[in-house]
Amino acid sequence: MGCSQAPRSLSWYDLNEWFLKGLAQAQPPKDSDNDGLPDDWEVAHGLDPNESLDAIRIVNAGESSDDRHAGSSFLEFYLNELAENLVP
Ligand SMILES: [Ca+2]
Repeated sequence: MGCSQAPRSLSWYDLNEWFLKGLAQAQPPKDSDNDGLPDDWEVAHGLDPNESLDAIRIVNAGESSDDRHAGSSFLEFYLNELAENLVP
């Protein structure tokens, strides 16, 4: 008796299905100007949720805690905060 089926290679779809199994899909946060920054985050950081150029505006000194994001774009600032919140 031999193996009746050839070994099946895994596709990217298979790996994605395995990785995401059990996770629920969430709704993205509201982003009125479609710049990648959620409205709530923009308001909390003194930005206009209807001004899409805010995402590429450079963070000035005093606009982030400890000036850690001064010199970065607001989009980088937001993404860095997201990443920081993923790490316990
Ligand atoms: Ca936005």
